[in-house]
Amino acid sequence: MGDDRFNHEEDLFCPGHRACPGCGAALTSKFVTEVTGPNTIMSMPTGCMEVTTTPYPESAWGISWIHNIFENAAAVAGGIERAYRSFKRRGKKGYTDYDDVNFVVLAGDGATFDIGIRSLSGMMERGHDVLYICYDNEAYMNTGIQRSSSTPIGASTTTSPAGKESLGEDIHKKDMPSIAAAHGLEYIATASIAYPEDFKKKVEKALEIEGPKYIQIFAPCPRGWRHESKNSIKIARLAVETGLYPIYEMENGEITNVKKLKERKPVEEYLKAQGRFKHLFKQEGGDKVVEELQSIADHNAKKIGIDK
Ligand SMILES: Cc1ncc(C[n+]2csc(CCOP(=O)(O)OP(=O)(O)O)c2C)c(N)n1
Ligand SMILES: [Mg+2]
Repeated sequence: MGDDRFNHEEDLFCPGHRACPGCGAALTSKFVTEVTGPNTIMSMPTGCMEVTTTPYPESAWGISWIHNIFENAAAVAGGIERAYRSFKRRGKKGYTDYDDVNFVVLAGDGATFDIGIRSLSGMMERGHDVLYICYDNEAYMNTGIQRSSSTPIGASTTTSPAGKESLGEDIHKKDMPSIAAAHGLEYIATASIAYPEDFKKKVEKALEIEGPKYIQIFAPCPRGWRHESKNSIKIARLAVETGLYPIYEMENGEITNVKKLKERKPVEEYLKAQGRFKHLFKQEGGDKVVEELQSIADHNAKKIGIDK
């Protein structure tokens, strides 16, 4: 449980943690706890949020929080949920409030798209009553900005560095919400820290549904994306406004709600705001990658139905 110096009745994700200023994942954590309330058990794999919020013996969390290894947050959350269910059935003292407990995973994109995808798939397949939230900062930030399968093409990371021989990441970002959808989930949503009320509504809605749910939230990382801390929200908004990160809800496989745009902004506006894409505007061939990113935004617009 959390540190007694804070009033966890009011603040379930407390100040004093060590995340960078402008960290999208820290904002996500705050928004999540504001909706879930204290009766929540969160499992979290290793990653920036785990490292910055729980340096032993301190904790920023006012909810029950468990740290897992990188690859098994979903399996742990599923196990806890099943144990509670069983305790409830057997009338075990103290565990009869199963219906009021929120079982939540909060995990990075590396943990979700790559190394934990197997346990996430199993959790979704078995139908655990767990809300899995992925904060997507598009790389393995905690260990020094290595590319993940969520890294978009063109982004320079320490393992996809731009240079004479390379224009940055050259593999397309994995469409994780569609992979979740292929498991037949009742509720899937994407969100952005630029639209907190929208995200919170989605978390609230997801928690009302029994079974596995998946929400993916766009969470800029000033250190890894090389932008000023004060610009995190601006950049998150641009990702949506360009069509590069559409925000939508998918219920039983159908897209039911999309943040529509009157006029999509050109992707350049988003790309130029970040150091990780800087080379695209300097190096030979960069313009082709920018064009490709624009075609991804156009494809998203068509597939998700963003344009008004
Ligand atoms: C099996 C295993 N491999 C590698 C690591 C090292 N490691 C710890 S956190 C991390 C990156 C986490 O990336 P992500 O899930 O995207 O979260 P972020 O750090 O971006 O918040 C890595 C590679 C580990 N802890 N366990
Ligand atoms: Mg990450």
